[in-house]
Amino acid sequence: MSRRRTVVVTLLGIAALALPAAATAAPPPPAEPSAPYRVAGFGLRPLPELAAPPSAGLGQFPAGFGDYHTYGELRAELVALAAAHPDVVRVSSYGTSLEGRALPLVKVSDSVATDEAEPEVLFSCGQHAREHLTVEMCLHIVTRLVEGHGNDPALTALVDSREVWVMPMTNPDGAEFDIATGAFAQWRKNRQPTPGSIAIGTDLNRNWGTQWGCCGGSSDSPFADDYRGPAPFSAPETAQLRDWVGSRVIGGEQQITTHIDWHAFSELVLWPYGFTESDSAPGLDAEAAATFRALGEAMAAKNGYTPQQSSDFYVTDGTINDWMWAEHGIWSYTFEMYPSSQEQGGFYPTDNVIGPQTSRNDAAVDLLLDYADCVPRIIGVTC
Ligand code: 0X9
Ligand code: CA
Ligand code: CA
Ligand code: ZN
Repeated sequence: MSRRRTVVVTLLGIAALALPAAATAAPPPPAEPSAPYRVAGFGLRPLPELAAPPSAGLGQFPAGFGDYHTYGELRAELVALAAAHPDVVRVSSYGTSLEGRALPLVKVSDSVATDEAEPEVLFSCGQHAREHLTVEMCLHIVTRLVEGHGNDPALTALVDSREVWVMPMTNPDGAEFDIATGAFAQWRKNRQPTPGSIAIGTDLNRNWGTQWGCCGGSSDSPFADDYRGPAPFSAPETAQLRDWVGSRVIGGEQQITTHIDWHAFSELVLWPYGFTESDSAPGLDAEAAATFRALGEAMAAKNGYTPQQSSDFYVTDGTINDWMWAEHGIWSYTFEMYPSSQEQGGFYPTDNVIGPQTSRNDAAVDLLLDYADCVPRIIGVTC
């Protein structure tokens, strides 16, 4: 069990009252997807107008944290970026959270409106509500690639030869709840009620369908911070992310080759499996394990994090990385960001670290983008 897992039960009764009911926003106009998306059978929806009201409380980050982005600020930033660079960035949504917030999806590539034959890379952030620095990481990835395109030769080459998908806030209900009152709620899960319980929230990173609940790496108690939910993909946020990744299988081939799911904290680079301490297991042979390790260590050499198999940190079941690999063969990593300890701010470092601690990962991100054409070439295997 994580040394960082905190008891939140006592907060539930009061905090839940502060959260307004979800707004029923007018449905957005239907998207006009480009032809390749239609072929893929998946209509990308435009990011609709703000789908949920501001929280009843302040709904803002406290003093010292003002540079972190709320859900609304994130949306505004992305929409402005897309307006300024319409040829390389496109903002849409892959679904709707339990409380009705559009789940933002950003694509960065040359000819961004076209599905080209380029390796696709996915970055996801914020599965855990209080890990706000990860949202900044995803926003930084988008901004850096977009602004580097046409200015920095290396970034131009990466953007031109890859299709980069970014999900900057995969748990917006939890993130907004965490800042709703003006003091952090220490919230981790989504905001989904569990039938038959007064407890709120499922740990999205225990709700994935691979080895769900198999191995003591999650809890069956709805009050627990690592509650796995009543069934795999019971959370709308994981189910819709799953479906979107499935929509990237085209002509029988998964287009996404590499993925980082950003978390905090501990400064680690982690790879599958999390559910077993064995280096290899069904679906993960010795060569794949060596490949995961080689790219993981190479990325860690760039950012100074510690590289290890996920289960060496602690055993988890039902995580996104195990699912991405087992179901789709995606080279999927978790990065646990700054800091390395609770004493340095834990889940809540002040906003002065956003710049240095996001750019710290630039070289590791570039490496993941670079190897996206054939990750096994890092151990001398051709694709
Ligand atoms: O427990 C998690 O979901 C992640 N750590 S966090 O403190 N951000 O909650 C780690 C997930 C990585 N996978 C494994 N350790 N198996
Ligand atoms: Ca392209
Ligand atoms: Ca493509
Ligand atoms: Zn996390």
